[in-house]
Amino acid sequence: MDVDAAWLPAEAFRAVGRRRSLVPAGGLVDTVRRELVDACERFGGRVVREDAELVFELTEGLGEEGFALTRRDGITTVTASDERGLLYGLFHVVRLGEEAFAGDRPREEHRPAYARRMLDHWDNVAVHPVMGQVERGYSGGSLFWADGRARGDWERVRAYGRLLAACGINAVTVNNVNVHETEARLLTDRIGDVAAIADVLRPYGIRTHLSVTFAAPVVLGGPPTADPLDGAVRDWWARATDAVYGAIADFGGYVVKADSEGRPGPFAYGRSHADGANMLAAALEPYGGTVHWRAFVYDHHQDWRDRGTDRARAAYDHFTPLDGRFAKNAVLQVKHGPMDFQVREPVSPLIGAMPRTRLAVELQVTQEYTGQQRHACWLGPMWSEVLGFRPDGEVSTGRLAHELVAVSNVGDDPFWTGHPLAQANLYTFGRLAWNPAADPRAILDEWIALTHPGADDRLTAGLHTVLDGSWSTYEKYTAPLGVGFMVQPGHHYGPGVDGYEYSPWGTYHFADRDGVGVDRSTGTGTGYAGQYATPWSGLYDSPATCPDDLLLFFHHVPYTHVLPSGKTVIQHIYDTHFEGVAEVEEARRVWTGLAGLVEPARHARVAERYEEQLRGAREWRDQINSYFLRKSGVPDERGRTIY
Ligand code: GCW
Repeated sequence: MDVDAAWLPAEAFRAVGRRRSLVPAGGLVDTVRRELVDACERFGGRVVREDAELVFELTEGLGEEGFALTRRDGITTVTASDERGLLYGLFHVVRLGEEAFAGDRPREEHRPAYARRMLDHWDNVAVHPVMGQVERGYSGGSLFWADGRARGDWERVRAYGRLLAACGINAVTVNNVNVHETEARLLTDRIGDVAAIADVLRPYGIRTHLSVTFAAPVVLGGPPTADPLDGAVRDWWARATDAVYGAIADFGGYVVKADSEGRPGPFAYGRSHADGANMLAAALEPYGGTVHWRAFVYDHHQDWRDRGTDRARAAYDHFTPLDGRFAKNAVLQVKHGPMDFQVREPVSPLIGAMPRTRLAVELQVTQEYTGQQRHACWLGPMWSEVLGFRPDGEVSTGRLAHELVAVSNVGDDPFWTGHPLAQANLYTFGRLAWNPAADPRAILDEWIALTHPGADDRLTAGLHTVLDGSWSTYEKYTAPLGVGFMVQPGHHYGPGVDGYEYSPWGTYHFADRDGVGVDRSTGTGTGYAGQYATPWSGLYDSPATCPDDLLLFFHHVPYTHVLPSGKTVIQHIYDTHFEGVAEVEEARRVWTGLAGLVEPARHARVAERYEEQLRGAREWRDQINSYFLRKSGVPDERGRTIY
């Protein structure tokens, strides 16, 4: 089958393609011109020199990537101050469709909230014996790499760049943050492969970044140490970086996972993470590059018997003492939650505690813990909540951080994302990175309209029914009240209530016969709640004020603890698990009813995924309910079947 057009089917360009368009020439504007020429060929419009109905113009004052749209006297005009702004303006007009050409429109201005909107690919060049081609990838192989070399499917990469531009993403990291042997060499003798990708993505306003290993000098034949304060090491990085810019003049910079899950880092040399990041920042600085330094640093060899160590505390404990010590072009990249992309986590307290450091918040579009693209789980509402979080309560306004990053969910799958409905996650991430205040449901509307041109009310309503509440449904049958990690170890798919309970990973729920949850309070627990500023520290610190959906994240409570809903914790666990399965059954029914309205191959792929989702949801329900019935001995009030 051909590659799915996702949110850019030819039909989405009908309104634009019917018009006479005027567009300047040169540079990235040629991308806009090419889009218009293609659309006009299909729909009968023309790219003209005068007498246009759709005009693209460069002017001053709109800032990087911003654009303005107006319509007067029958002319729709997109103005921008740089070429990328015109590109984003074009896709805006495409989204509006005929509406962009109907009657006068007052001038509207659009500017991205986050200047860098980046996707990290956890793609390996060589197939990794455990993680495969793409680590935590659920969409087949990599778009960029296959079996040890560049895949060379440049048309596919081009189509990808186009999709990303259409949802506003402007930076891509082409390889996994776990940098193995082959991938380390992308920095040096294999930089040509990276340059080839950069060449294809550039016309879509996308800068290319590279994950590098902190031990690069050692593993690539440089000095025998990677000590960031060693002159020879610094020189090595300066030379390596100079060569990178020789190959890719607009290279974005490095992404580094250091002293994390066994990756090398500055701790081996008694140096700090600021020392490590700043060395790379210094190498990149002359060329305008940036180092993204990940804050995912914790002890993954914890003793489960040790109740004093709390993984949730780790990033804050490691990094807050370094605030103000990072170079200007070093960005600390922080996962949105303190643990690891669980179905429900509080926002990391590190965000908001580093006022003198540039921060990027990292989200996970690939559904590692949210159904692995076999379950429908639209994450728009989760991200919207995260991005709307104010570390100081209601005082601050504006952005949560300086940049947004997400782990990509695409691969070489014909539908890009394995589950066709998971395309909506990628689209939503891009659009929220442009405007985090947008209503995610309105973004979903855009995605529906673009992906299914001419969608009637029934299809639109059906897609909303199956997606709007799908994160909440997933939460119901998997992760009650903010408990995390009740998954199968290793691959993280399917229930494994005690899978991580006696492991070294620091991911426990502490269920016993009386209760469940992690005491992270300041009085009797690990003190994690105290890492927040007021009012959050106070709210989280007490089970009486802690939000329900995070109760077991912050507190160990008896099964008989009564929630604000009036239900006990144990009854809540039973009820939500039965509800979650019922909601999946309903979604599957709704999807079946959409046959005939959705392209057959797409419909069939989703239908097949719903079978697996339903099987999985029942398994989750029965394992979790049985586990807690057996632990607690408290029967279900409603006498339903629990095993
Ligand atoms: O949760 C873990 C994932 C790893 C991943 C790591 C990280 C890339 O299970 O697969 O490694 O997070 O974010 O570095």
